[in-house]
Amino acid sequence: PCRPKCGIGVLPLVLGLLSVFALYHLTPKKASLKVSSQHLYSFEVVNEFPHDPRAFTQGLVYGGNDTLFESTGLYGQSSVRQVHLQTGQVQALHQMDGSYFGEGLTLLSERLFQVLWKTHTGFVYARSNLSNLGKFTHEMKDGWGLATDGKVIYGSDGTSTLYTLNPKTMKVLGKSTVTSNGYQVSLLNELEYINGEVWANVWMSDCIARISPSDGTVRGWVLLQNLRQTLLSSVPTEVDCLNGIAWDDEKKRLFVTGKLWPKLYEIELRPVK
Ligand code: DDQ
Ligand code: CA
Repeated sequence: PCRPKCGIGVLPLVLGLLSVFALYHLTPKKASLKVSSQHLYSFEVVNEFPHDPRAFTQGLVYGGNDTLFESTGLYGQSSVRQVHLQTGQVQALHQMDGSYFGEGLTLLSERLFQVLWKTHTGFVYARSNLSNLGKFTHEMKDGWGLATDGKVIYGSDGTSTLYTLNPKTMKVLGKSTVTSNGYQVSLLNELEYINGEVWANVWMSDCIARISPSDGTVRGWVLLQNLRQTLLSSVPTEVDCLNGIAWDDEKKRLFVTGKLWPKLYEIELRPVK
């Protein structure tokens, strides 16, 4: 179920580029993950909320008080925004320079950390007003996902490596290779730290890997193909990949959305077996 299957469809032009990219990254070994001996989770939709269908969601984090912070990508459309959960309304917006492609986002000590695609750099913003507090460089292969346990920052770069970063310097403190039944899981994208695990969207799949950050082993898979299928049948717009996990630790609410998805869902997991 975790083979790549979500439609790209942002720009037909980009399809060619992406297939080359995907072919390069998806060797048969990585594409045919065996998940039989692990915990599999399906889901139930608890709530659905509006989501800006132009937001190419690359980072999502819950900020308390029914607000989310979101990083969006695409050149010329990248932003960091504060979004009201129930209405999807953008309450604060930091539009980025057209040469930046926004990626993962996390919130630590009243500051938002955002990485960018293909630059080895990122920005820090004040949570209060999204003002830019500075720029950092990092040593990951690229900037895809970010998350935090409140102490360290976790990072992904589209490979199978899960990084631990020092939030003061963004230097790499540690690395683990993410494996599922011994198979490397590549294309790790948007991240979220939930109850001791790092959850990762696997790019172009409808699946979330629940990773043990101590050794990189995948403890379970969340299978969301029906969620994107339901969305596709209910809206006239094109939607891109599942991307964006946010966890409200206070009320134990789990939110997911995707790139250009007109909806954001609150879901609850259901064990498949
Ligand atoms: N990433 O989110 C998987 C890290 C990157 C997605 C890039 C999607 C391509 C959009 C078009 C790029 C135009 C140069
Ligand atoms: Ca997240």
